[in-house]
Amino acid sequence: MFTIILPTYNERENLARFVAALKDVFKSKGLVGRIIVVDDNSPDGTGRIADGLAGQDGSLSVIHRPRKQGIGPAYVDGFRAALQSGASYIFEMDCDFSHNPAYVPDFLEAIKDADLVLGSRYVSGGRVENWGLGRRMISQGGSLYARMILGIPVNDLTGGFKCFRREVLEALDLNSVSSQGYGFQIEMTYRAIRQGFRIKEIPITFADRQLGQSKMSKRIFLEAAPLVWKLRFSRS
Ligand SMILES: Nc1nc2c(ncn2[C@@H]2O[C@H](COP(=O)(O)OP(=O)(O)O)[C@@H](O)[C@H]2O)c(=O)[nH]1
Ligand SMILES: [Mg+2]
Repeated sequence: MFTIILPTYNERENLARFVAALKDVFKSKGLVGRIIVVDDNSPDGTGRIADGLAGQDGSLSVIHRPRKQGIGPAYVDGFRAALQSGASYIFEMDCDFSHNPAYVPDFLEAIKDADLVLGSRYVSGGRVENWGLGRRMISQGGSLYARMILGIPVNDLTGGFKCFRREVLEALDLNSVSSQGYGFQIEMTYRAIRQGFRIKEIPITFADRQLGQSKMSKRIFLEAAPLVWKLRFSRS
């Protein structure tokens, strides 16, 4: 059994469509999956839409958090709930269609002989759609920077389309994970590697958000730069 965690903040235009797209994939592939929406009290009413979906569908549940605190803490709450409900595999996905639900079966195949599967834009066969050179260089350069300082063989460290085997989340001390955005993605993967878990990257095409606004701020981006050094010299 697997669970998909969807953190949301102002995703009114996307949430119901994205959930429907996931369910289509589950149905067409004969998969039994659950969905946990983690909403940070979105001013646009995404939380109420999520409650409406949960009312019609027993496989979807909602965690309401009082205010916007970044995807890191939202994911940690989602992970705890997924573990508690007995999920074997736990996914991270964005709700804005950047992460294509059609890849979910590829992750489930890959996790059979890995502990953490990363959807990667920067391995052979992976790519980003509609990004200019500048954005591509910042993203790929950021991954390269983190990879070199941390000394780990991962090509895409900042992506947020991932699947964890439950044992990984049980082994990591989730209480001590404090980073929020890209830093959170780097930190979770690095800690998993440090604990000796097997990581596998599979190629994905990352699409740009069509509806709604990105919440990624410069602050969240800049958080990652010193964090990498902190992780490099940390013990956990
Ligand atoms: N619960 C919660 N979700 C968030 C927060 N920030 C972003 N998200 C969600 O995380 C996913 C990725 O965020 P997005 O703004 O698309 O980041 P980007 O793809 O890097 O531009 C989306 O589903 C957002 O709604 C937050 O503070 N809390
Ligand atoms: Mg996005």
